[in-house]
Amino acid sequence: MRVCVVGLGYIGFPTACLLAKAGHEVIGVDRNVAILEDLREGRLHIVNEPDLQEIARAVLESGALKVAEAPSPSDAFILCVPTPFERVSDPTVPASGAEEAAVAAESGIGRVQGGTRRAYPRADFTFVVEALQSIGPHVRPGNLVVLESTVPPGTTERVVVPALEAYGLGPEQVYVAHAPERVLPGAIVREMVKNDRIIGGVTPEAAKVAYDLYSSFVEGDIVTTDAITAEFIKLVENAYRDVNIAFANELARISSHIGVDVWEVITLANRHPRVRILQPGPGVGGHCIAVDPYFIIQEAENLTPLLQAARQVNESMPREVVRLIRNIAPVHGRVALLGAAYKGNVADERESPSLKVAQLLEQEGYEISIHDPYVKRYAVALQDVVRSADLLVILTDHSDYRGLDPGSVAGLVRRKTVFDTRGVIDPRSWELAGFVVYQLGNGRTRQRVS
Ligand code: SAJ
Repeated sequence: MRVCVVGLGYIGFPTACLLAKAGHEVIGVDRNVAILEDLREGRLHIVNEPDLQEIARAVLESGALKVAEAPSPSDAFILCVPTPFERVSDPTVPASGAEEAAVAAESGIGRVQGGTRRAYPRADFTFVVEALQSIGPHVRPGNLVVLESTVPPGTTERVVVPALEAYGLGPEQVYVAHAPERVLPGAIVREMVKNDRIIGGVTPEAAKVAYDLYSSFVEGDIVTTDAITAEFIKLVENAYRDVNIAFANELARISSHIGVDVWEVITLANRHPRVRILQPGPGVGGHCIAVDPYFIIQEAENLTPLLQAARQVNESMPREVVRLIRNIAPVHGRVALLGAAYKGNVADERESPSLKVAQLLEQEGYEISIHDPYVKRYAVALQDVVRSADLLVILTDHSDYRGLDPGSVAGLVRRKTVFDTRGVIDPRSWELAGFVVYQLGNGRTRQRVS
């Protein structure tokens, strides 16, 4: 098939590569000309993704994947553009009605306070609509149009179908489906091939046509359903993780309070065959888990007290970490932050809690320095970043920090104090190197912080 992939980001580019590798003639479209120029010269804009470089080089060199600024006629169009959320400048707006106030009050999460309620972020469809307008003139009856972008439930029917109808293409003429991407950054290629895939068709025929295309490169099972169910499943998966992490963060607070070690508690609780608690940390970052629950909340605000509470717990973590830092190190001290990426072993800083912590500390008057081996502008020598620091704070669970030898930094810092928010260091070995050790949620270290 001739396939046009619109949006060559973290999802679109690997998808285009895998389709080309599977034998399709692929046009990868992006309006960022710099990315296209780089790709034409064989330079990848996505790094630290195993196997991607090799596959990309092969399909770009063979011409199976061509890149362009605009779509052209194809058998299938796959839209992989971002759906950011609209940021809310004023987080409280007047409560809209008595009923809403009553339901919110009953849910007990304090959403309604003094006649106002929190305004939650909402999905911004600008890029989806622009992508649809760019393909519209090229879509012909019998073509397949797939939306991969993560969207609130109902969007394929509410946004994609009418946009194509504007070009005279009803759902009986074009096959429209939603095939949410669900791959883990850092393991994108492997997961794109091996994971099971959900495909939701606007019609059963559309699901079948999309199934055939995706089965050319997906080795996992492909399960078909309707579009709104597929949209909801994707959000449910990330909301599940958000709630689970919020639970872990709450356990961290309780553990400090009652004098136990949350990391030990979770490890041992997870030995139960039906318990799988995730890890606490300085907050939830990335462009998925920190965003997707809001796409459910926006459709069902009065029905989602648990999802809203989870978001509040996780969003409060950077501030909580700063509060704990204040209890450890004097304001105006020098704090070395280890990790800027939103999670371990990736270069991605989107919605990173580390950056929020950094911003808050600066506002409070701390002098900060940042190290991150994956993020270009912070990939400087660790020794330089920790020199003369009053406190080291580990914010990202990069393998480099897990294996960090305390002896290698002990002679450089001004005060041998470390605060580990990711549970990656062994407190005893750092104490043996002369450090005063604090860990998020660990009420057992000699030094407790709460
Ligand atoms: N985090 C914790 N504790 C944990 C696990 C994660 O604090 O135990 C934090 C991470 O440090 C990070 C954030 O949560 O800041 C999110 O990281 P993640 O690894 O949980 O997820 P993402 O955002 O990198 O990718 C998720 C994945 N979803 C699921 O695992 C259900 C991925 O499969 C999706 O494709 C991706 O979202 C997406 O694009 O939606």
